[in-house]
Amino acid sequence: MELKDKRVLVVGAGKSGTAVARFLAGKGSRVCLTDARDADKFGGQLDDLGSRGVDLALGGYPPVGGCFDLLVISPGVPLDVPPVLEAGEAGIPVIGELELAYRFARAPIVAITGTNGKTTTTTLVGEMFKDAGYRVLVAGNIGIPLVERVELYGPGDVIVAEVSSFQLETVKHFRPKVAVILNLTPDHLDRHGDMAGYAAAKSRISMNQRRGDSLVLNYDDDLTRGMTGRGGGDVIFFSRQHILEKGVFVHGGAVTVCRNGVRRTVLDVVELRIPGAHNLENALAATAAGWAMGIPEGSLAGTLRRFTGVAHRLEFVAEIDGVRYVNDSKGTNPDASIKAVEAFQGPLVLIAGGRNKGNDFTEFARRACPKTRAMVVVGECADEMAGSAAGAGIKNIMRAGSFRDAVLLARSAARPGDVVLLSPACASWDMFSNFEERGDLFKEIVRELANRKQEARGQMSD
Ligand code: UMA
Repeated sequence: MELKDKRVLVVGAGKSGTAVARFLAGKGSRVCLTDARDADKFGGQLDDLGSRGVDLALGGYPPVGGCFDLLVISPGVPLDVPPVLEAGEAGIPVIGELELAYRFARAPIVAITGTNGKTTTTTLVGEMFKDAGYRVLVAGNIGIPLVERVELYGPGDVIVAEVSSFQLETVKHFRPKVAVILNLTPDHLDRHGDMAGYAAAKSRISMNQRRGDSLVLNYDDDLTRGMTGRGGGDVIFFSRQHILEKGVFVHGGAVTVCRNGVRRTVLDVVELRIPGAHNLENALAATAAGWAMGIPEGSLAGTLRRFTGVAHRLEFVAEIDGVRYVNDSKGTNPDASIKAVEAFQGPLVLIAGGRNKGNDFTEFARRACPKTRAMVVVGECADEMAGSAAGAGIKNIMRAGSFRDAVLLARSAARPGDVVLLSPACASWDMFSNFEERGDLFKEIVRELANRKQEARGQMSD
């Protein structure tokens, strides 16, 4: 793709757009970066772009016809904004950051999409390739624009990309070596119109695939099971619920791969450290992706045994006295915390509370109640959380004066076999700057407790 002296309009000055503007300026393009937001909303974030020769058009978009040769739009920018419509009329090509990055990719790409589980699966697949000895770039919707680092990786390396429906809407030639569609449930319908529009965007992940490429699909999901038709890649199904003739599935309690009628066991499901049915599906999908690229089963098993998940999302921290401690600080609203609770069979000792962002906790408490041995409430909305918990029938509700207190109270209430789950259903801003800080403190306290326990054991054996 020749970019030198091309006049390019980059739409959206967030993470994606600023990375694109820097990349294009480095290639000698004449770049204009535009955003609907006013200049004063950016602080100093765009300061370095001026020195790279990038023009800024903030607080509205410039005219397009006759002024530009190419538009590169950010994922969050819908296709009906004025510059995109004008480009369409003037016959100016419009692509997104993913397509631009793809044009400069030399390493094979494993691209992962789906409504839920993208980040966990992408991270896990990245770990699988690292453990198998590859240099790996893990990027995309996960938070690092692909274009920022794509050129640093060569044909012997691997790029593992989390890709969203927004990014896929603007791909043209994007052709991953392995494409994964994890699942499809209603999401982003305001942008895609309806489920058909959303599924159509997702299915673009495989539309340019050819023989020798692989398309990994969830057999248990009615929608993804039928998404085999768009490209020429070899379809590999994964299933948690069915035994398959070919693909990756659970057989006799073990993750199993099967090709040409030959079944091979990868590892027992109980050895996985990421909890819940949805995480088993993520593990099956990741196995299928690694397997499609030829990673040996033994190596895949090693990664799966070690992988404890993405930080702050159902992240296993430690086991002390038969009690597992799990950090789900990312559960900043009741819906997210309901998913966390559903990942476990129970009994649970829940730590919840923080700053309520205007939500009702009734449903969260109702769903948690049958598996909850005790709930520790903490933070600004502790009383409200306690009220919902009591209303739902949770018996043992404890109020903590501080976050450390909350962890200690949870420990005192837990019995061997229980899970102490931090999933607050609330924002952290009453006590912390962000959910990461809250999760980090939880992990620090739990690890302290685990270390103390180990020291005590050491002294007894001395
Ligand atoms: N903007 C306009 N006009 C519009 C809409 C937005 O000018 O009509 C401007 C906004 O004022 C803002 C900028 O565009 O300044 C934001 O662009 P963006 O929304 O594309 O966000 P980025 O910061 O570039 O981040 C994007 C992804 N965001 C979205 O898809 C909404 C990030 O995914 C991704 O990590 C990042 O690129 C790097 O690749 C986030 C996300 O929420 C995590 N993704 C959605 C999801 O996972 O469900 C799809």
